[in-house]
Amino acid sequence: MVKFGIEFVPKEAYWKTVYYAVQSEKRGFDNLWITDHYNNRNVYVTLAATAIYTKKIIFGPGVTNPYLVNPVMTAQSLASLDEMAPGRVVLGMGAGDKTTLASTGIEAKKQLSAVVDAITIFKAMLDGKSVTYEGKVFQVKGTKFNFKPRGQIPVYIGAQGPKMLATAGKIGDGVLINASHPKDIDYAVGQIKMGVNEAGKNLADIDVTAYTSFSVHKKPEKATKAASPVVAFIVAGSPNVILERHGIDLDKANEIRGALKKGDFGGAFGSVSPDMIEAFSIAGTPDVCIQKITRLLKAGITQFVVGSPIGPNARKSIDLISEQVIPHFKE
Ligand code: F42
Repeated sequence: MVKFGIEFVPKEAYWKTVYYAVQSEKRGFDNLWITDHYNNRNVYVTLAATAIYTKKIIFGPGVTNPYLVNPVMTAQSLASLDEMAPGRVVLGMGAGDKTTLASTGIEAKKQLSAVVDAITIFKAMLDGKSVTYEGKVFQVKGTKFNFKPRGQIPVYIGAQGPKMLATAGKIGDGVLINASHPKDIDYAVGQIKMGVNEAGKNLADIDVTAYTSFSVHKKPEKATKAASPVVAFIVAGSPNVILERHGIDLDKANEIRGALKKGDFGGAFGSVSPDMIEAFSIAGTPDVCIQKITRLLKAGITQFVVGSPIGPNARKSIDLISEQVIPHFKE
């Protein structure tokens, strides 16, 4: 049965995100993902509070990256969280958002290799032994915890690019695909299968997760209006090959890019067209959302993540999803 996850960006005071986490658990979500960017609240502070106030939801960073947080510290953080919430912790690891990393002075080089190194070090540290490893980006020499980690923790890889997707299939327990449209999920599943085959595993071994931009409201226009700012940023940040895959007019995309650069957010959000909403979000009434989630299930996903903005009012949208969307798939 498909799992339902929810993503929160910890941009508000920690207790608000934790309140949403508690509500999500009560309302039937299986997984909770907290994003990691230096300019929001700290992901592990948020996750530690979540561990205390929740009982069964599975949670973790979605996603951290090896540049801002050294892989040894990621292993330490997750092992510590796993003591607070035994068996409920998962790691989401990705290449990191180049733009936010650049503003901290970090040039994210060899991102694929960095992710592979980070996961190798992470897994070895969780075995509790002394680790020596010579990766292309990260090297460690005799690192060992002074405590015994509880054991391995499932690793999900945030992936869009062809090689990262295949790598996720090869070395991950799950993959977080930042996409909302069946065309992108079809493509991703094809790549993941290549990695899975290479490793001699089965696709069923991987939790194939659509990490969507989601917005639900009983009034469709309210749902799409709430999705527009997120979609504007996705359009601006997407490579042209992805825009072309969805038949998005490149001139219109450039208009949005230009407006965002100038800080003209009203102009940018106002330029988001219905075909952009269709390509890069799941937005609409509960019935429309059910239809779109069903299409992604057919494409092979095993977890569906409700990501930003969730809806015009996150709290009310969690209730609506719980009452009208999740039951369709769980009952
Ligand atoms: N990023 C964040 O910073 N914070 C978040 O909270 C976050 C959440 C998130 C959730 C889901 C998700 O899918 C992504 C998320 N991201 C988040 C974004 C993530 O960190 C990445 O920026 C994003 O997924 C883009 O990564 P990608 O999978 O498209 O991979 C990039 C790096 C890429 O170019 N991949 C290429 C590919 O084909 O997959 C491979 C690149 C390659 O081969 N590199 C060579 C190597 O050795 O590494 C080196 C090439 C060279 O010489 O530089």
